[in-house]
This record gives sequence, structure tokens and C-alpha cells, in this order.
Amino acid sequence: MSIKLYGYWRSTASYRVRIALNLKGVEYEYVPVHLVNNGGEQHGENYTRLNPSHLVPTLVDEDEDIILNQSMSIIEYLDERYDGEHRLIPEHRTERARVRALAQDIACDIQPLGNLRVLNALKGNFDAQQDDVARWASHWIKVGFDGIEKRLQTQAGKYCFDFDITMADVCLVPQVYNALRFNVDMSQYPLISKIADNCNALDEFIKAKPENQVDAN
Ligand SMILES: N[C@@H](CCC(=O)N[C@@H](CS)C(=O)NCC(=O)O)C(=O)O
Repeated sequence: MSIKLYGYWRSTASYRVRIALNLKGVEYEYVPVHLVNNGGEQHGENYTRLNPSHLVPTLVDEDEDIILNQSMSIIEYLDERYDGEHRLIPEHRTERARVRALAQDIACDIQPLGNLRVLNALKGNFDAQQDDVARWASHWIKVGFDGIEKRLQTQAGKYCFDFDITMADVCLVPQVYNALRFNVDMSQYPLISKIADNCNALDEFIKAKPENQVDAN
């Protein structure tokens, strides 16, 4: 198989790429990288040769001889490589810019603050207790979701944009999964919840769910 995805079942960045691969109809081999066991396999010699950032996901496309990190770049790459399929990033420049902006509201402004190494540093270097860490993570998800919910009031349809499923939905669904892990009260976010439910009814999203991965435990 030409495409390999190195990821972790609960990683929201890996989850985004799994959804994108499914929406694009791409067959791929999934290679689990356990972020906790063995001191974190993302730090292992074999993996850091592929991805010196010590983060998942990494996509390897042997046919094109490319090893790629950063889920957003991977999604854009897949969207262009399989351009005959459903487009996750619209062709029109204003739609494309708005889709990227919403996706980045999640991928740049929410997810990094709740990343494992950030939470571990709060505990290990800044004396935070487990409760403080959970409050930190849910706080930043809520700050991000407050803005996104307002934005969606002016543009959402069945999905984040009324025209179709885009990279914004691909980022939103994993972030909702993560919000539920941190007990964020999703009743405050009716539009985000409705869009996540609409997406989660589709096979491509169901197949990508953390609990449906071989490394789920
Ligand atoms: N901006 C990166 C973020 C990647 C990232 O934060 N990955 C997390 C899992 S979602 C990770 O590998 N964490 C391992 C760690 O913190 O040690 C992307 O979108 O790919």
C-alpha cells in the first residue's frame, strides 16, 4: 500500500487525517504509535527518524517519496493528490480562505494548548495537580468553542459551511471528541454539537473514530 499513516487512536490530529483519508476514499496502512507506553513511542529512535518533532501524525506516501508531518498540511496534500474526489478545501478563494480560518481556529488556537506534552509540562514543571490540568484543557476548549459557535450562527448548514463537508468539519469532530473527554458541557454549543452529530452519522467519520482503531484500549 502506498500510503502509511503513523498515528495514535486518541490523537485528535491523527483523527483528522483518518477522516480525510476516508472522505477521499484512500486505502492506507495504519501504524500505531503509542503516546504513553514505553515512555512514549513518539520519542523512539525509529519514529523520530520519520518525524523529529516527536508528534503524531506522520504520513508516508511511498509512491510520491514523501514523509509529511502536520495534519493540516497532510490534509491539503491529500486533497490535491486525490483531486478527482470530494474537495475538502473549496476551489473558490473566499470559500477556501474561510474554511482554512475555521480549521485553524481549532488546529492552531485550541488543540496545541491541550496537547499531551503541554499537559505533562504543567504537571511536571509547574506543579499543577491533575484537576488543574483538566480545568486548563477544558478552559481553552471553551474559549475556542465560544468563538466558533458564534461564527457558525452566520454560516453553518448541515456542516460548518452550508455548501459541503470541508476541512473545517474534519477538524471540528475530533475536537468535540476531545471536549467530551474533558467534560466540556456541550449543551452550550448547539450548532457545534449538531454539526458533529451530522458528520458522525457518516461512514467515513464512524470508521475514523478513536474507538474503532486497532490500537484503541
Ligand atoms: N500541529 C500538529 C499537532 C500534532 C500533535 O500535537 N500531536 C499530538 C497528538 S494530537 C502528539 O503527538 N502529542 C505527543 C506529545 O505531546 O508527546 C498537527 O496538526 O499535526
